[in-house]
Amino acid sequence: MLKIADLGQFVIDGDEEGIIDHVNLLIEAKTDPIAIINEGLLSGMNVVGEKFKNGDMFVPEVLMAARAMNAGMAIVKPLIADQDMPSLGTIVIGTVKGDLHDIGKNLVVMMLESAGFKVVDLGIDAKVEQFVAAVKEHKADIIGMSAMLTTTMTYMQEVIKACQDEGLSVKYLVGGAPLSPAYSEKLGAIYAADASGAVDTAKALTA
Ligand code: B1M
Repeated sequence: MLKIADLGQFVIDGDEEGIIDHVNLLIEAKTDPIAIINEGLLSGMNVVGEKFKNGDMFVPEVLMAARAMNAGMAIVKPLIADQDMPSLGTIVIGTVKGDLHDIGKNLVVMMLESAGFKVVDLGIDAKVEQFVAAVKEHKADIIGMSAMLTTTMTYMQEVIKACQDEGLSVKYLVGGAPLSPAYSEKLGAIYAADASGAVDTAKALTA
């Protein structure tokens, strides 16, 4: 008999077709959609996060897992009233102004969404005004900023200053190859080295 917990392995294997088939079967069997998310899809993604952190899974596999998980979420989400959707918090995220690198940021977005955060993705070349407007509109808990160039990471300071000037109560999560924990601390932000670190940090910031 098909069990919800079996879904986790399909996520870990990045088996999008398997996920789609089994989520549909579980729905036909009148399984609670929230349980499908929490006990199946999210629990699989938690394992992926751990494996990625320990070096047992690599970027392409994590991307496949996140894609498979999102395919399952796409089936289940319409069955759940918005207020029942499990959400750990809202994160506005972007690669900062002048910077076009988005592979790592997209991975962070997928992992955050898979973990249960609502993510507002501003894309690349994201400017101060976009961050400020999105935080206000979506009542975000966290701003996530990614930078891959030494010349663009300094822009994070401008975003933080603008939010402080606006009196916004928001926390800052930053990452990208040129960042370091020490530099991030100087900014008043928390650093995450990779996508699973970003999930752990975001969870700690919204706990
Ligand atoms: Co660019 N590039 N690039 N590039 N590029 C780097 C970053 C560089 C290190 C290459 C090098 O010289 N060795 C170098 C930066 C040097 C520096 O400033 N220190 C560089 C340069 C110089 C440039 C250009 C200036 C080149 C030129 O035109 N002369 C130019 C700049 C364009 C611009 O942004 N304005 C440029 C352009 C490009 C491409 C467009 C060709 C392409 C980007 C395509 C895209 O992203 N859509 C590109 C690429 C692919 C790279 C490299 C090769 C790979 C980056 C990548 O995707 N890594 C990179 C060299 C390298 O890193 N080996 C390089 C894989 C990705 C999964 O890792 O992005 O580190 P990463 O993300 C990780 C973590 O950093 C972390 O989690 C992610 C997942 O684990 N993380 C976060 C990232 N964001 C986070 C946010 C968080 C938390 C964690 O919280 C919010």
